[in-house]
Amino acid sequence: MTSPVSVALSGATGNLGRILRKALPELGYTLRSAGGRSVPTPLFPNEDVMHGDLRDPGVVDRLLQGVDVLVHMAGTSVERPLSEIIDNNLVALHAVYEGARRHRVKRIVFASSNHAFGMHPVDHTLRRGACYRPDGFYGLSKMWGEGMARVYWDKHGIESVCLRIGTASQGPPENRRHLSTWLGAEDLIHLVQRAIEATDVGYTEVWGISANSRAYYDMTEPNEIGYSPRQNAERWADEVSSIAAHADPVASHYQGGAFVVDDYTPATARPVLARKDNGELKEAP
Ligand code: 15L
Repeated sequence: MTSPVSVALSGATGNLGRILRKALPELGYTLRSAGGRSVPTPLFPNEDVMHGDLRDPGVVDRLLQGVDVLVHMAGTSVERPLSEIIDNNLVALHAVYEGARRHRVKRIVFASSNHAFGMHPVDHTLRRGACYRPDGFYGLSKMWGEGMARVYWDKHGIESVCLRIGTASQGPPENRRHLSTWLGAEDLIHLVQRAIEATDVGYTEVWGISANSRAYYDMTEPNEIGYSPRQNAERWADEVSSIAAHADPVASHYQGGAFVVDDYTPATARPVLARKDNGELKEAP
């Protein structure tokens, strides 16, 4: 994409937004930052900041006017009741993509999540074409979001890069699962920069984690945007290994960790037991 690229950032006051809001102008992008309930406090004089509910097309118009790329980090980022997830992650996302049509926005960088795959057991190594196995309504909304991104590329020519983000953090990994899912801040910035800059992406997905030795994903598989992570959670493996494993066997068994435990039906209460890959019935944890 030719410079200067005009970028809008939704979710600017969230965990990832706070990192990106500082980094993106430093990388030379013109940035408009949007918060949800309240306007972000400007980081520098004349910073273009705004806020509002993205289900409102007027708010979306204000966000996307004159923008080349939207980095869409807004939405509910944890497991919540379905009605809340539908409002924030489905209805608002649809409003955003419709706004992208009105304003001829070239590309949306969509914050998808590892939780769209959270019901894969931890000993499965996933390639990008792996089947979705969401671990709850939040993960389900990210699966739906990736589907929406594909529709808007196929039908309307709006490009999308779906970032299947793991555990993004400015700090080190905090538990054993993070040794697989961690995304360091430097890699996050590189990931988003590549998602903005890469040419001819059409619709694509990328695993948004660092080069973790214990990744749940096949990170040797090439991605279309040239994301090449340099950080590795393994650097903290000794410290993290001294932390006890998650007490709940369900959380330890599935890639989604603690998200899976929420409203999980144990084996004894299931109408049908889980099946092994060879079709035999097996005990769920
Ligand atoms: C996510 O998708 C969540 O937004 C974040 O809150 C973390 O829980 C992260 O995944 C994770 O899996 O650690």
